[in-house]
Amino acid sequence: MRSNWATLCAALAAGSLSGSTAAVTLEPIQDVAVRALPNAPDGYTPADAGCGNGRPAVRSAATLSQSEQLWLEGRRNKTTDAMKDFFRRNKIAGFDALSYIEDNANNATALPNVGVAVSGGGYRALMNGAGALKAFDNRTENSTSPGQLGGLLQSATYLSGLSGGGWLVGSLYLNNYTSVSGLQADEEGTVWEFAQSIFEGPTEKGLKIIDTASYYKDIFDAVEGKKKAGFDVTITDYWGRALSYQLINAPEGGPSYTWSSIALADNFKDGDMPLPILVADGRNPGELFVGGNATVFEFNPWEFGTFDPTVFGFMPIEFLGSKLEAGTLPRDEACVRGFDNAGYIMGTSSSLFNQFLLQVDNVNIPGFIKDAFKSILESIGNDNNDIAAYEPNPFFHYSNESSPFANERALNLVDGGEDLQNIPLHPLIQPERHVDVIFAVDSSADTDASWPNGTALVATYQRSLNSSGISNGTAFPAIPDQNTFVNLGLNKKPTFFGCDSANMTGPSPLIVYIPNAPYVFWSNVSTFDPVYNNSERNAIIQNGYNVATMGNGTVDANWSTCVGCAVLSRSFERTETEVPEACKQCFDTYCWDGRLDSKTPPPYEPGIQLEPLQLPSMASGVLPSALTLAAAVGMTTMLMG
Ligand SMILES: *[C@@H]1O[C@H](CO)[C@@H](O)[C@H](O)[C@H]1NC(C)=O
Ligand SMILES: *[C@@H]1O[C@H](CO)[C@@H](O)[C@H](O)[C@H]1NC(C)=O
Ligand SMILES: *[C@@H]1O[C@H](CO)[C@@H](O)[C@H](O)[C@H]1NC(C)=O
Ligand SMILES: *[C@@H]1O[C@H](CO)[C@@H](O)[C@H](O)[C@H]1NC(C)=O
Ligand SMILES: *[C@@H]1O[C@H](CO)[C@@H](O)[C@H](O)[C@H]1NC(C)=O
Ligand SMILES: *[C@@H]1O[C@H](CO)[C@@H](O)[C@H](O)[C@H]1NC(C)=O
Ligand SMILES: *[C@@H]1O[C@H](CO)[C@@H](O)[C@H](O)[C@H]1NC(C)=O
Ligand SMILES: *[C@@H]1O[C@H](CO)[C@@H](O)[C@H](O)[C@H]1NC(C)=O
Ligand SMILES: *[C@@H]1O[C@H](CO)[C@@H](O)[C@H](O)[C@H]1NC(C)=O
Ligand SMILES: *[C@@H]1O[C@H](CO)[C@@H](O)[C@H](O)[C@H]1NC(C)=O
Ligand SMILES: *[C@@H]1O[C@H](CO)[C@@H](O)[C@H](O)[C@H]1NC(C)=O
Ligand SMILES: CC(=O)N[C@H]1CO[C@H](CO)[C@@H](O)[C@@H]1O
Repeated sequence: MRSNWATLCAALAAGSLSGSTAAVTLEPIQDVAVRALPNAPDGYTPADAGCGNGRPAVRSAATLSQSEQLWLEGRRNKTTDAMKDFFRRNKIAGFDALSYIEDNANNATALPNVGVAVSGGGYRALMNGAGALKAFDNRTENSTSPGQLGGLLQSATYLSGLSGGGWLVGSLYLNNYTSVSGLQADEEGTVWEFAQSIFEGPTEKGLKIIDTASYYKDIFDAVEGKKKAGFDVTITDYWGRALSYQLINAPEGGPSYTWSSIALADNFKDGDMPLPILVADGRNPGELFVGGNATVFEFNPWEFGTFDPTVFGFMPIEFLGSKLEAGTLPRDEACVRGFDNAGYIMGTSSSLFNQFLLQVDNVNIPGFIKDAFKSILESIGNDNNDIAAYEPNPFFHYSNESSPFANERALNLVDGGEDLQNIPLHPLIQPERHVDVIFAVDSSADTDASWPNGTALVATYQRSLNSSGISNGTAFPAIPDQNTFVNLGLNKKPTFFGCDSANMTGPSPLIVYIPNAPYVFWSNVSTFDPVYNNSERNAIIQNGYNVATMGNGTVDANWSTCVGCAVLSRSFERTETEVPEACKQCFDTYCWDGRLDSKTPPPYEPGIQLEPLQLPSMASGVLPSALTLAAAVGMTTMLMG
């Protein structure tokens, strides 16, 4: 495998490697607006739009892209300032953390490199994750009060999202890096309005009232356009379009917004925000189940690709849709743009439709709905339409000897959580990124009552053990079994994994696991419930805020100190700084100590930890899941019929 790679790299170096990372240098965009841009050439339809200065090519994943490396220089400077702010407020008794940052400020590699990862889990994950990001964001009112964690987001280099967590990350970046508070406060009622389900469509877009029929027609027409231009479309195209109406604050759900346009925003270029990364899984040809050895792909603002040894390549994301072959674009092929539609990418990361197919037997719904649902989805499955089709496959004839996709015209991608790695840790544990600590917000529905039980961490740990194969040098801390999680309450309050960096198969970040738990509201709503009025939405966000801050320190007054210690832990090792006593206490309290208790636990029924919130009315609350699925059937029928 290695020699093949050497050959390949040599071939690339001799050929168009120059076009690889720098291929994203384009003709200047006329209006240098300071936000993600509706810059697709023809709305939702991908089109030939010229190559700019270089022809797109696939590059080896052996390093970070030049774009990322350059960007990091600016971003790490910004995070240094943000950490100074953070430690000015969050003091560690007996240790001057502010001076520590200042003393090392001219050497970014010595300083902490922070990542945040928000899991999948539908709207629950969007809302619970939003609570955590709101708590970490110093723009949130009162988030910089004592005991709170505002400024952690500003201190982060990376922010990854998957499925419902990807909707959250996308919402922030596609709306000019607004804040969670900003999205909640949207007065026009165009974004994050979950009272009106995605199956009905918005009542309003901008100032124009629309009805469900025209909503479906708009979606249908947009996807038809892509199809007529010769691109294979799947249910994910409809899904991504529908999502966009809820997540992107632009008329018609912003059909021209691209994921790559994030990289064009001035504030992004200046390093004013973390690097957003979405995740999806590759589904191997001929397989329905996506297992632990699935190839994990990432979408960042410059590139699409994977560090996994199967493909081990990245291509400039704005040229998705171009017919690359063996890593280059043949002379007679056009530079297509606009395929990287932002909603399509959020939809890809959340293309749960084949999960429906796999799970519908376990769902408690009336038989006739189940039958209708199954027959529709089976017909979709037969046509391989239950996935997101990336056709042309940018990795066609690339990595011939190791890639399951090398001979596939279409690269089929599915929901990033289908390999059970429901927290998007994969991009953040790549050795090249040198992340020190990951705040891993888990909104998974693992238990019967839709609470997390560590399954996502177990999956990433298991994968990391395959050192000769798919893990490709990604180390991960030891993680106990799920029974232990439940028996020891590791899923009820924040827990650190990997405190002892000597006890690992290679360099790995410290994981600060932040599981969804009831602090002030029952935030364990079903993954498949698509309807929430604004009071419920806000209550779940507020619960998530309390989860992340442990009730602003009311559950443990040391928590904000301990977060600071987690941030500094790996940096202490690099600078050979003695761990302060206060941090040792934190690690005693929050690090998993290696204990196991693997007996089968009783059903997990956590109690609410603080004074519960009272909502004005629960009446227009969550739809029963049968109705939800019926709505899904309605949508599917309409679209497929
Ligand atoms: C980052 O900070 C260092 C040290 O203060 C400075 O020399 C460098 O120019 C800065 N880089 C960028 C890209 O801002
Ligand atoms: C938030 O952090 C940024 C980056 O450090 C800083 O520039 C800004 O002033 C802070 N804002 C508030 C409200 O504290
Ligand atoms: C920067 O910090 C790292 C880690 O502490 C150290 O190995 C390296 O020598 C430092 N570089 C400089 C220029 O001080
Ligand atoms: C912020 O804190 C002040 C003073 O305690 C309080 O009056 C206000 O309601 C708080 N705002 C939010 C959004 O919690
Ligand atoms: C985007 O956000 C920045 C920073 O908050 C603001 O200065 C700018 O005006 C916003 N741009 C648009 C187009 O809303
Ligand atoms: C993944 O595992 C399955 C079964 O465990 C196997 O059939 C498949 O070939 C594997 N795929 C890859 C890419 O290793
Ligand atoms: C991969 O195989 C195809 C078909 O055999 C060939 O055309 C292509 O050049 C190969 N790719 C590389 C990078 O060698
Ligand atoms: C944990 O979650 C997994 C995945 O949903 C489930 O199969 C298992 O029974 C759960 N175990 C416990 C102890 O909750
Ligand atoms: C490890 O990965 C290789 C290649 O992907 C695969 O063939 C093998 O089955 C995996 N082993 C385990 C134990 O998962
Ligand atoms: C923590 O602070 C946030 C923001 O000020 C507030 O919304 C929340 O209710 C507070 N939590 C508790 C338990 O007081
Ligand atoms: C690390 O510690 C855990 C718990 O004590 C243990 O089970 C595991 O085998 C250790 N891992 C390594 C790589 O030493
Ligand atoms: C650390 C490690 O094992 N890296 C490997 C990842 O996969 C590529 C492609 O197979 C190899 O070239 C690397 O050596």
